Amino acid sequence: MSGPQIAAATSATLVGAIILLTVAFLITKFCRKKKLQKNDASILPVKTSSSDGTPPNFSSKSEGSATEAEPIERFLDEVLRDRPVRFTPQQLIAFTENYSVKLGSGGFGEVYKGQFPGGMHIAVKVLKAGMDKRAEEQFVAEVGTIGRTCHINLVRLYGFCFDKALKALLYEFMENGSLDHYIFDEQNRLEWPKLHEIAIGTAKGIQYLHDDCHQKIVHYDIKPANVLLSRDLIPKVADFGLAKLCERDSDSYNNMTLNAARGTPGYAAPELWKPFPVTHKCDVYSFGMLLFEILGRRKNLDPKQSESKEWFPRWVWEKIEKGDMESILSLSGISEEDRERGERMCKVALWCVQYEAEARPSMSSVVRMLEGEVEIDPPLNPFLYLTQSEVLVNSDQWTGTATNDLTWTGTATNDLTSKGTSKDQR
Ligand SMILES: Nc1ncnc2c1ncn2[C@@H]1O[C@H](COP(=O)(O)OP(=O)(O)OP(=O)(O)O)[C@@H](O)[C@H]1O
Ligand SMILES: *[C@@H]1O[C@H](CO)[C@@H](O)[C@H](O)[C@H]1NC(C)=O
Ligand SMILES: *[C@@H]1O[C@H](CO)[C@@H](O)[C@H](O)[C@H]1NC(C)=O
Ligand SMILES: *[C@@H]1O[C@H](CO)[C@@H](O)[C@H](O)[C@H]1NC(C)=O
Ligand SMILES: CC(=O)N[C@H]1CO[C@H](CO)[C@@H](O)[C@@H]1O
Ligand SMILES: [Mg+2]
Repeated sequence: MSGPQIAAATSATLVGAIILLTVAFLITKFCRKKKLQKNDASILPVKTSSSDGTPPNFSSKSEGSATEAEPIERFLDEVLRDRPVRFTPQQLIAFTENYSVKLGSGGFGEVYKGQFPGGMHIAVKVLKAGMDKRAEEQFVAEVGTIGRTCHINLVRLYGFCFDKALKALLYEFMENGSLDHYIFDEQNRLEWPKLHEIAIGTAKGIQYLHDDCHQKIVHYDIKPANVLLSRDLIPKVADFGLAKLCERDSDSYNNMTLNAARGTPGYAAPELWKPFPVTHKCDVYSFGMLLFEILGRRKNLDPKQSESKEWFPRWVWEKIEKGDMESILSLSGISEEDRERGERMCKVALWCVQYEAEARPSMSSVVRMLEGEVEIDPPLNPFLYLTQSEVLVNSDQWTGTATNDLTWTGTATNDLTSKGTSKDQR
């Protein structure tokens, strides 16, 4: 063969090899995905067809839907890509078997268990009615922002439904439920080192929302019920972006209620219920309250406790101030070998709940402090502003979740404010 012929032959072989490799790669990738789904399905068997025996109806008439009766593979591919997929109300009925398994309910609506064709488990959050006036483009834009986040410590959003009668979000299903069950229920408690890991993972998730998203996301509702746990107990922050998504038209709000509508009593930073500017530091405050609940394995405000322990964060401050770590360690079930990490968690919690937003650390500092990478200054008293009487006067604000229908600002009348706690658990 002549020189040019050899060159042509070589390049032809090269091109062939590349094509072969690409095909092989695609096949492996596809198979792995398939296998994952199979595993999923074999661990938690759920019927794929609807209860009456007919296969679910996936043909979609709605415009803009990405799933025009495509094969399951294409459909799942779409879902696993970084853009949330739009579904129709009929599809949601099929996925949830007509909403037969309820996982819980909260301030924004009810959560149902569901399954994509192919077996992947999902959680479907049906948003409360009353946000109908929201423009479709705006809804889809917000959902796009939430859906493009990708971090090991954030719950994935797979899709959504925007219909006159039904607005819903479809999330990755978290098998081990929410963190509140592991710190407040006596039966299924986790060991302290595991809780410490969960605290760090949660902090990393929030840090990503604050610093690493292309569009900064303030959560507004950090609390143990919004930290979900995967099968391997990896914490995943849930419900970020919802506060913005569910904001009603500005006319139906009066000036103050916009902020009052956000957050949950007991976790919401002072600026959310006082006329101060609100920044991402309100999440740092709520995260601090979550740390206290991990330390105390109890609700921060517990009227059943003795007076000195009734509000746990203040009790921790008093012990830290006196240099009495022992009381905290024994109460929290922290062994002597974890003493240093326990002490760090106390200090971080106290820094996070500082009254002045500027005094609170950023989430990236919080992560570094919890991981022991930086020295932590002795915290300042976060409760200076509270006289004893003020705690009592404000105690409605702290117990709002427990009694469920308390409106804790007096101005709030819309249903976003009366946040329910999850009552219907699996
Ligand atoms: N993706 C999910 N996977 C598994 N369970 C979930 C999922 N999302 C929610 N849940 C369950 O449903 C319950 C209710 O969730 P929901 O978000 O409606 O209420 P909440 O977190 O208590 O309050 P909020 O409305 O302030 O977020 C949660 O406590 C959790 O146990
Ligand atoms: C599936 O849904 C479409 C439109 O929603 C409808 O026209 C069709 O009859 C349905 N098919 C079945 C089998 O239910
Ligand atoms: C779903 O349930 C509702 C009531 O819970 C019922 O009215 C409706 O007919 C059901 N739909 C289907 C498709 O089974
Ligand atoms: C908010 O503004 C409206 C007028 O737009 C006023 O009537 C109302 O009192 C204000 N509310 C508060 C809490 O300031
Ligand atoms: C601590 C705990 O409850 N872990 C559970 C998490 O979920 C897996 C799978 O569903 C269970 O096997 C674990 O027991
Ligand atoms: Mg939630």
